[in-house]
Amino acid sequence: MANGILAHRPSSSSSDDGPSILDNKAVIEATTRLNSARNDATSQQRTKTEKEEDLTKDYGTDDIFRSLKDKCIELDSGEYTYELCWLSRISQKSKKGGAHANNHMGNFVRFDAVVVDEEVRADGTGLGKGERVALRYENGASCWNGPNRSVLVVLACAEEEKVWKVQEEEKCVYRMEVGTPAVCQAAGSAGTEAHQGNEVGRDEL
Ligand code: MAN
Repeated sequence: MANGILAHRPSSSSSDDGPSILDNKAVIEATTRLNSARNDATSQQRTKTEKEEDLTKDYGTDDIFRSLKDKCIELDSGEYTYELCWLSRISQKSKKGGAHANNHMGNFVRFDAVVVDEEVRADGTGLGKGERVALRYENGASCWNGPNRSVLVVLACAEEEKVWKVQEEEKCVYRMEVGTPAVCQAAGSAGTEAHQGNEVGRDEL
């Protein structure tokens, strides 16, 4: 009992009769293991719930954007570097640092579709004409004398994932043009070539 191998006998009389069964080393260790297994089970349950909830979310046609989630791409544009994290968040990082070293431009809220009518540049970048898949990012950092920053990301089919252009259309309201294979139509359907038919309607999302 003194070495913690045998349990102390539970006292039958008063509580002052010496150590109780709970002081036994094996009991203490088993209790520790039980608590740790309970914590583990709670955390696994939480993970399971999160994954189940995630399965109900919209990830576009064939869940294609699921593979891009949280991956980020950047564009170096003059004073700022813009970072787009797919279905997550967008940042505007000032090369000068200071108060605007890292402006939060918005969190992903939903898919949308927008009609565009633009030229495709000589290097093959650009949105072209027709309906395009768009991603809305909202509730970014508040803007002095303006709205919370927000971004409309308009996508066009391209071989390479790339932010082509960022414009501030109104104060703190931005529009990003981005090329990605994620909106190219499947082989066999009309227009698999970039810019020659990457119109993807909302119904197909
Ligand atoms: C920063 C940037 C700009 C924005 C101004 C608004 O400089 O986010 O894009 O226009 O803040 O004050």
